[in-house]
Amino acid sequence: APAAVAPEVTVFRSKLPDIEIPSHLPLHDYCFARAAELPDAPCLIAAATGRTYTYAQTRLLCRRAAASLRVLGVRQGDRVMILLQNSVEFVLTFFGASFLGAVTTAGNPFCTPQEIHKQFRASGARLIVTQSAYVDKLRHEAFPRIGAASDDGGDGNALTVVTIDDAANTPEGCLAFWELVASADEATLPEVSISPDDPVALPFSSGTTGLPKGVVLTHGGQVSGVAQQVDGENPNLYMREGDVALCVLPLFHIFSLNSVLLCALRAGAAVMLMPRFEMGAMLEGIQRWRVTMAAVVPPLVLALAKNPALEKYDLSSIRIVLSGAAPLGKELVDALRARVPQAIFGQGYGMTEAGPVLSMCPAFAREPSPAKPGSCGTVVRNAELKVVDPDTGLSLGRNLPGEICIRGPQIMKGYLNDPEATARTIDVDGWLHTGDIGFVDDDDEVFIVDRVKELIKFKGFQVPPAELEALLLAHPSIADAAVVPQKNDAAGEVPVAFVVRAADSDIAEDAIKEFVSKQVVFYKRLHKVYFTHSIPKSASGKILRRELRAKLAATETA
Ligand code: 4UV
Repeated sequence: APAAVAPEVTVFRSKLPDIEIPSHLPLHDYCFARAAELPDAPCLIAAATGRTYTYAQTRLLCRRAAASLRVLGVRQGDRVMILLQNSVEFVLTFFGASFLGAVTTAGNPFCTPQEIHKQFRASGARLIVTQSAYVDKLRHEAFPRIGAASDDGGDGNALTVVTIDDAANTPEGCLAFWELVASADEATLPEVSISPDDPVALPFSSGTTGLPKGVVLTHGGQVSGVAQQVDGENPNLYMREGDVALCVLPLFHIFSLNSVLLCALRAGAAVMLMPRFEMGAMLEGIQRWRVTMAAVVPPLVLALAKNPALEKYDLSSIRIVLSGAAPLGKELVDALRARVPQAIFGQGYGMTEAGPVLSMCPAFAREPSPAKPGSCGTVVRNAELKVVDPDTGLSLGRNLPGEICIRGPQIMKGYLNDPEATARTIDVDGWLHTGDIGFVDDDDEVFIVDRVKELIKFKGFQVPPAELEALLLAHPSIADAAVVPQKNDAAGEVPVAFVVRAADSDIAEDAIKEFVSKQVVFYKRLHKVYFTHSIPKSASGKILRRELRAKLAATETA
């Protein structure tokens, strides 16, 4: 008998032809490639202050930020933590680190000190760029003492904190960002040799299972991921000079960092930075700076669709509304379409580990082709997508739902210091397993229908159940616990817990909710606690989440 024949694999590819990707370039050179040609074009717009920075100014300030970081001891391969809302300083620090060959790990400033510390420690960062409002979080006992490296008593452990506020408001022990930049000399920047395989960004994601992990994204990977979207004769996400991208989604999340900031810069467009979501300010900004490309998440579409104030603003400049990070229903699109009739609505499907975009609406292309409601678009060019049976791993054909896998130069290098988690996610053939269940239809469009991974998404924010379960198990009155998603109109999903009380305990739902709330950022709060006698588990001890989700669905319809 013949040896085992390799099973046939159905690989889905973009209809757009592959392109030449300059993945040898460091990310900063790639993104600022048009700065010389468009020196006076607007690059960054700080919506809060109205200040605009041209491409020439932005690139120069990034290089000065690099020189400042170098003075503070940052070297190639070092990690720099950014704890900022969307701001010019975020961009300058990100590219400043990139110019040095250093790596940025951006965190959510709204997180609790414990949450921030976990990312800080895991990343190995020694320097944090933040706002004075958050410095108290860094004075938590878990962190090293704040101070200059030279006044740490010689143990080399002091934490350097740079704040972006007016120098007069610099908290004790911290350094003022703009003072450093003003005195920096970009001419002193060393020549750094950066290889495509070198890391540039380190976002944190729980992936398909467990706790948040550092996702190693490289220069070559990010250049590829951006090129797949905005490069070529017929870019999949067509942006050009004169375009203005709305940057209201947080830059610490990969959607905004990659598909808004990096893509816009590469295309020569401007980025309108909003520090936070505030409806009035956002609509003002869209009108004032004639925003053309709006990256959104479904809850933002909902908020816009419901807001009567929309009629008071001129939103006629918007030509693309790109929704991602969570499913966008047809009803929601229809509700908003009437208010922004000229815009093309479509979705991108991304995952931090995938670098991040797997598929993108083909109607955003320079030569557009249509997309159906609910579709996540077609697989990006220069990449391969397949759908596999989650139980057998066998490849499935069109219209059959299974686990979506992606392969290409854009995916992560791996999880930081976690070869086991990396091997569970990227197989020996280079396929990244997303934990999403979806199918590809007859027109090559990708539809996501479910998730086999643990992850819960609250308004597109990651809520890793394992993190909440660990907190719950630490409570003396709790014997066992499991956290699963529950459907929710406003947030998409919310985390709810099944809890087994410890013997003799009569702990109440509110006490448990409060116990968790004190330790986590707002979107990880438990919305409901169901008391139960046992948590269903497999023989190997894994929580049978599907069973709990089914139980929830049953109580909802009961
Ligand atoms: O790791 P993460 O938090 O990453 C994201 C990234 C979303 C992006 C990025 C760039 C884009 O251009 C863009 O349009 C979207 O969310 O969470 C990854 C998981 O979120 C779910 C899915 O379960 C992923 O594995 N998800 C992301 N996008 C969609 C989605 C979508 N369009 N529809 C349904 N689920």
